[in-house]
Amino acid sequence: MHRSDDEQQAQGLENAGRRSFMSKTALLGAGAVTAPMTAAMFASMAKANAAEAANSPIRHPGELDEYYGFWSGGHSGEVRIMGLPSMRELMRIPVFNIDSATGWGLTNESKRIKGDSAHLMAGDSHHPHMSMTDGRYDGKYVFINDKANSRVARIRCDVMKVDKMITIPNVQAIHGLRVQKVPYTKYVICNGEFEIPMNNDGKSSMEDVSTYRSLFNVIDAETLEVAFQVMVDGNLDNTDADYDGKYFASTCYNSEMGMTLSDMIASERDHVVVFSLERCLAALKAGDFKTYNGNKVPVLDGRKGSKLTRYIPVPKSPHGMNTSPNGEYFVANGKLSPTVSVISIKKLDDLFNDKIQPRDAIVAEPELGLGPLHTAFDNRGHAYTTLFLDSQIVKWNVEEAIRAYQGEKVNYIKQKLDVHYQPGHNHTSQGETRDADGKWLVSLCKFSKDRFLPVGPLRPENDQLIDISGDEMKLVHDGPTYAEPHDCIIVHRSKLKPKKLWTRDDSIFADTVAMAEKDGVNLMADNKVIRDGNKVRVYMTSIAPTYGMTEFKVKLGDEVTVVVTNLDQVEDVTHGFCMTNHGVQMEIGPQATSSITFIADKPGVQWYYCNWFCHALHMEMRGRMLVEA
Ligand code: CUK
Ligand code: CUA
Repeated sequence: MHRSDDEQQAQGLENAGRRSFMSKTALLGAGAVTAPMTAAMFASMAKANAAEAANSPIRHPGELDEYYGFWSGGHSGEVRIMGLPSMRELMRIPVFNIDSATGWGLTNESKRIKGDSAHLMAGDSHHPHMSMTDGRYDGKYVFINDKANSRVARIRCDVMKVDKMITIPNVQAIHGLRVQKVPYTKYVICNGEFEIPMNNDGKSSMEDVSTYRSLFNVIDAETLEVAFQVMVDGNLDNTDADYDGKYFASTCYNSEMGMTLSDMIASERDHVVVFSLERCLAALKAGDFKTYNGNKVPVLDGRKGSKLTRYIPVPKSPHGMNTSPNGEYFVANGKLSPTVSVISIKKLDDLFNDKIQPRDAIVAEPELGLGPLHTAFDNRGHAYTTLFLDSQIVKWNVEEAIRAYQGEKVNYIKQKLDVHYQPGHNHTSQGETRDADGKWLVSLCKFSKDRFLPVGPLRPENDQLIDISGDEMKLVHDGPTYAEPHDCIIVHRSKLKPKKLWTRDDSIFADTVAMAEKDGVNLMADNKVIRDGNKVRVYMTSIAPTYGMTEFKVKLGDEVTVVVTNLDQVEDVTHGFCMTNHGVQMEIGPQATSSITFIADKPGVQWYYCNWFCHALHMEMRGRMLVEA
């Protein structure tokens, strides 16, 4: 059996839990007589299971997955957790969207976390990437960008909830996002895509495109504040970091600074900008920066001729940027050119010291097919590039492409596999880390066309799972998804240890706990109404299947804050709080506190109820707000 020990152990634990949970049901069935299994039956069953388990996507009921997938939810604004290889959706994490199930965007806790963008209801998430230590996932955070509102958010992986969010100043549309891989994720890096005037105050000429800039953003991963920004020539699309802790690289598709389609695709070459972290930090320390738009964020000048950056010309309107897991190469994907450009990271020191010319850093430019967008890697020297226009994934050998570039006759293309249809990102299991394991590849296809039952003019995307463990890529699963996964990561489950219950000292609701303390309320025991002018704070506990308070009185027009603390210590017993006819809903996980504020603008009896099914008497978990006119 190829099952790892931790997998078996987790399976055992799971089954044990299941047995005790189901003990009553088991007892009921105890009278049934079953024929004993023979040794031969056992042997043939084991053989069948083993054959199926050889990199099979099949997970039988009760079997756990080997990997967590973190999926962008595109313009749904969320992040999704998938189980791989089954491709089952395990959870959704609301981030830039509003979520009525959890109350994300409605509760006071989530509004505090969203901060200055608490009023925004929409977002467009593209690139979820996990923090790393020494080039390996560390299971701590997943960072995600919001292209629509220029934000970056952080998901805390112990609870799988967002705990910080920032709107990035001086830029519009945060697009490509990655993390520093080595020595650890001190910084999150991301690109401001759309060029805007500096300053963008509507006072200087907005027609004069020469004042427009895009900025590269370096964000402190712990505080989630901008450490510094770097002004560049051209715009910025995708980005990635090296495995030495020295360089970041970003693609630019609009070096022309065109404002129309034909202007943007005029040049045969655009470029990759490489940033030297060391030189940027030195400039920052030396005070060699300016500020814009009335804020204090230091902006370094990394335009052409600056010592902070180097511009490497590459063909034409490049899109994806991917670092090979052996730390040797940055790969820029050509989009309008059938090529990808392989940049040797080893040569970047010489480039920055002006010992070589920018194009000398290119060590291969293999021709792969039409519309290369993104590249993923296995642990055997292969790269897998999506071809948007050809609707294919092309598997190629990196070292052979380098030999071909040197003039040797070698066919570096190993296989082309049809995918369905129009792939954007692809991702291999752990392929953006040193732990690339060459087992699975996911192709995030933008169109599904005829692959599923028709559901009206709007169709799902198609996230396809491909087995890459053998010599040939094999398509093994079609996965319909809602708008619109741009990017994903595939993380071995050994890297993550999510909590089963909340702990009372959690920072996500710490401010609410502090408010209760000020009100003299013990959240773990008290059920109390505190009036403060026309503001009313209603503190209540919950334990299946009752709230600690089944009625409270307020006056019409009061601003009511309901604070619920879930005393249940049982795994998976989440309660909800919904005030009917008020648009008020939220989740309260076991041992958590959640709060929500609204105006009591309807007189009379207003029922509240628990909307997370928690108990046989869940329907009875309700109470009344009595609103006096
Ligand atoms: S992007 Cu969407 S397919 Cu935002 Cu990384 Cu390439
Ligand atoms: Cu508590 Cu349903």
